[in-house]
Amino acid sequence: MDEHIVDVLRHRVGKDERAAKTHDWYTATILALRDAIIDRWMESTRRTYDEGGKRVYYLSMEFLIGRLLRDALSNMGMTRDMENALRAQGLDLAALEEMEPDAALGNGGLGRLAACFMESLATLDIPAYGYGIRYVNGMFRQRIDDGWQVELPENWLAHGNPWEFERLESSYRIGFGGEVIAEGDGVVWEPAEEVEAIAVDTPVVGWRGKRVNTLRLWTAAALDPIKLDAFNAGDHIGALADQVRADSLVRVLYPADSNAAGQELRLRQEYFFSAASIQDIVRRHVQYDGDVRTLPDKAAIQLNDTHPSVAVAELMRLLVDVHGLEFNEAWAVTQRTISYTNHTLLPEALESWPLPLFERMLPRHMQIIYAINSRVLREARKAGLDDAAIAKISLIEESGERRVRMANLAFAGAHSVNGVAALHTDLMKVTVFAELHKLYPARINNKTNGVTPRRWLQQCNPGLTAIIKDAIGDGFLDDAEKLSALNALAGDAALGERVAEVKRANKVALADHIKKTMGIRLDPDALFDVQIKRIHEYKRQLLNLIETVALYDQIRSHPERDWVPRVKIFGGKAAPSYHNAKLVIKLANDIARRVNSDPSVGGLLKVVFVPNYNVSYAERIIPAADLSEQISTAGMEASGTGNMKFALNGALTIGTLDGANIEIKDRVGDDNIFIFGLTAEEVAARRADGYDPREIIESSRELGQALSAIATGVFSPDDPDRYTGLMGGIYDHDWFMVAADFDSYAAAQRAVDTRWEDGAGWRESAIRNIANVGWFSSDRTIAEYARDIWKVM
Ligand code: 26R
Repeated sequence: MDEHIVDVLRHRVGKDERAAKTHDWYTATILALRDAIIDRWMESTRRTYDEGGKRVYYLSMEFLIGRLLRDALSNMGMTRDMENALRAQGLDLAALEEMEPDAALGNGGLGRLAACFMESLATLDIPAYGYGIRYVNGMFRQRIDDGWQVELPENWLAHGNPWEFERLESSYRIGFGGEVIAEGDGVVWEPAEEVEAIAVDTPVVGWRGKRVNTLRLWTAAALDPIKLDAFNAGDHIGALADQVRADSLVRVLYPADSNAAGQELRLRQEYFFSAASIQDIVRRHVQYDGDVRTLPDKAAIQLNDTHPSVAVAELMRLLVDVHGLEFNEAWAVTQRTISYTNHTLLPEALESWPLPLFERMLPRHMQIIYAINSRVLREARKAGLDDAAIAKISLIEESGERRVRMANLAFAGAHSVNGVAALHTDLMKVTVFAELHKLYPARINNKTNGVTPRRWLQQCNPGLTAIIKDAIGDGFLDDAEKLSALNALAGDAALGERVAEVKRANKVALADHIKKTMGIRLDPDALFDVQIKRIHEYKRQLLNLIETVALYDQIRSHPERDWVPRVKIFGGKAAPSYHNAKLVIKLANDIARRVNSDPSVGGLLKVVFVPNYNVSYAERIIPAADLSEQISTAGMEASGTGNMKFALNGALTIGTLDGANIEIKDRVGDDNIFIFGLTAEEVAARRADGYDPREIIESSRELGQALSAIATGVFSPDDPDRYTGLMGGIYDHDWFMVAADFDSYAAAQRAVDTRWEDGAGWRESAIRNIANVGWFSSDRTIAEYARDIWKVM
């Protein structure tokens, strides 16, 4: 490695050791590692071709991969070697790792899940491609100005991206608009506009480097990047217009994770990457198999939510219009190839497109969707479903403005439709998909989410990993469920002490970072209570903040009591157009300013809102957390995956019976988790019989006082009415049931205090969490997809 890295520095970065800046060494490090990866990559590809097996294609509008250097080094087993090679040059690997920008091509849970899945697919030696968009600007950088979120572009490609390979030979024409013309017994679509999709590949290394798969992200180019005649005639801008239009397709990630954007550019992005991916898949298959009809034997296409739903229509178009299959035959091939994962039941996040827009942009696909719809509705009629059920099954929403329903299209075009946690899957069957489920009762199935233990335990928490190795051997590195051997040692005082020491060291490291970046001093012996995730009303950061205010009140009123010192850590981004979410960020910052400067709480309570929460920040915070806040309104968080990462790192969860929290509770045991609040069923019942938050607020002194303090400007003296509306929402309708759950939440927090004061008890619970969440490895999740849906294992 020593010589190789110097050779790379000289010949590929173009610097000698004396002239090289740290960034040159950083680039050389990645390129040198990449050389080793490429050998495995080619070997993996060759093996796949030779075996002629089935490939998995994961289509996702988002891949939130974060940094790759530490992950790839660790999975290749080259960390030590690289450390030593760099030390010989007077360099520190950890410092170079910090230079890598986060690849933040995703919003949150859905995008991060796609990244964990890619790593597990390679780990399980499953031939797979991820397909997505190479956004030039991924998730925005969040700055906090005077407590308010400000969004700035994050240029992750500014210094080049040493991981990627542009594949100019893998390019496709993607059409938009135009018309469909009858020709012989078929039709031809003549698009009004075409752009070129070009593949850019990144290697994905599995654990122990067994397999390297490909993440293929599409970039866009104009067919005619500069119209020379126009340019020479003096129209310098107009001559470049096509290239600008192509660039705009891959320019930015839509930073919304809840409200369907409904904008033309978003649908263009969806079609662009879906069509390029489907064309690539079909071309590869035909090239090696010759017959498009055997596609389902060689390809499994997983749609990550409805963002790539239009792939159903695109595959049908290729099969019928290009490969000449009969409609019915094409439909069978499509359904056997495609499967779909649903990630949310929130009605506002369900995608649908105005029919006129869809028809204008994709006229041939619109015809195909009508044909699919007529087939599905005939099946529904035959099955005896009534008009009301048929209206819900239709791919076209007819009430009000007519729209194309992307979830119904995905459901119809797939042989498998899965939810991401048991409760979520159950709810799918009785809410959005009730009628489709009646028609196709075998289609819906559950695949509870998971996270990769490589990034979320081994790499982010080497201290804990070392202790576990000492305690139970290193089998858990290859099979996370072997962590269960820790159960036998959960009561072992010495192990408890060691786990607590590592936790404390991680807290010191986080506190140092926060001191350095924010100037706030935190006590590493306080309980670190953390809520990090996108800001959304259903996730109820507001419940946590209101309880924080109530606690602040209590500490001031009863300074003589034995309060457990707490640090409340918040982090997360708000969609730029989500007014209430942005106000919640401001409120967290207003509360932090007031509480942190109040000498009367005597350091018993500190509040921090960390700016620009992202994957790399999560890797710092999660190993340092004592308490994990998973407090969504029951029935609204499809799964959650942060909940799993915290538990794996020995944090205890305070949470509702929502998403995967339920399955975490079943595994760690009731004594090692703090469950509170209404169940999903109770939430639904309350909403149905007219819920009155005002009544509840009047009966809870603590809640009433906290709400009125916030509402009357105690935390916003510069603008006393700032939160009047936000608090008014809780009094008036409280859709997310903050009031209903408040007392139960506050009581659970006091139970947390009690458990914390019993240090040995807390440490035992922490170990029992680590011991029992190995099942939430994405290796287990992917093995289930492979066995039940893709049939590749
Ligand atoms: C249509 C559009 C604007 C849009 C809507 C919703 C874009 C992105 C989303 C993100 C949603 C679907 C999401 O991230 N869902 C999360 O998926 C995780 C992985 O399954 C779950 O753990 C999490 O509970 C869920 O909210």
